[in-house]
Amino acid sequence: MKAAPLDFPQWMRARAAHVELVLDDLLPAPDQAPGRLHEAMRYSVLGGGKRVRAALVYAAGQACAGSGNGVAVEAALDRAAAAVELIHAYSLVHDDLPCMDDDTLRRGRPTTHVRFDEATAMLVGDALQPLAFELLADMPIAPALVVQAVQVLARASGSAGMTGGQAIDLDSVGRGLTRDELQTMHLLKTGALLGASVALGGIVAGASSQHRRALDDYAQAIGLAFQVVDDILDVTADTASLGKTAGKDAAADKPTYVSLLGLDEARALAAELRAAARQALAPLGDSGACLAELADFIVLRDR
Ligand code: GRG
Repeated sequence: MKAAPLDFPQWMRARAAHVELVLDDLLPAPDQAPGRLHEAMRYSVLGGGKRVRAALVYAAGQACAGSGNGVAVEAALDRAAAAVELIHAYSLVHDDLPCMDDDTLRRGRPTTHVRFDEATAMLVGDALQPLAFELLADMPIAPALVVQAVQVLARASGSAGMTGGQAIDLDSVGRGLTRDELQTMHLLKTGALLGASVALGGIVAGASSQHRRALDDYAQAIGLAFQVVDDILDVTADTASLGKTAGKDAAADKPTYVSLLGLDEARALAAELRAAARQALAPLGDSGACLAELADFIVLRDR
């Protein structure tokens, strides 16, 4: 019997709603002390965001399931999806602080330090990070796979990944970067966590090494595509539809794909990366359908 065609928008909505429930359940309750910190953690994580990273975990898990490790894959995918969203949320909270990007709007609402205060926003990040690793440690899969998952997320979050990319970014304001330097910065700052999301799905599902290589190639392409599109949206979209301040990169004289290549060439690069991402999925056959749709979603999104 032929599988029903994929209704991707419906799949994406369902996954986003599902991970929202998982996060709601796993985050500490606001009436549990320290209440203000827990309230701020929940404010920073819940009720917004496209949940692309969570969707990548689920889609990669789905693509590789069947090579399966035979234990509670769904529950483990929930924890992995929640973990990447927690790391992502912490990075946004810290990035918005006055000492970094100094922004007041995120996901259409006041940023965490505006709604609460700076010290609380720092603590939100400090608390979300270890919670993410606690969730991975609790995954009901083989201990060796848990260790791999922890390594992957730790590396993607630290100075060899997102934090390193952020450091390069802060250092680059007001001075030019070559295209290679810009690419390195984005592969670390944005690409590393997107890549970890894809890799975690594969690890949890017990993917073969051939499938893991395909996932890596796919992740490399979407990681860069995500940032190219982010740079395009910064100049083409408005603040209301982005839910964050538009035009900030140009205002801060930040090097971007648009400032380096121009709008048309940046769009052509995004299209090229979308095709490369889809191409990378060939070894996964039909089971890579959601990942393929996610590559389109990342490149064709308007916020
Ligand atoms: C503070 C260590 C540290 C790192 C910050 C992620 C990051 C590094 C900074 C965010 C700045 C930024 C706007 C980067 C561009 C790409 C990006 C991560 C956009 C936000 O991700 P989305 O669009 O956000 O997936 P939602 O709100 O949909 O979850």
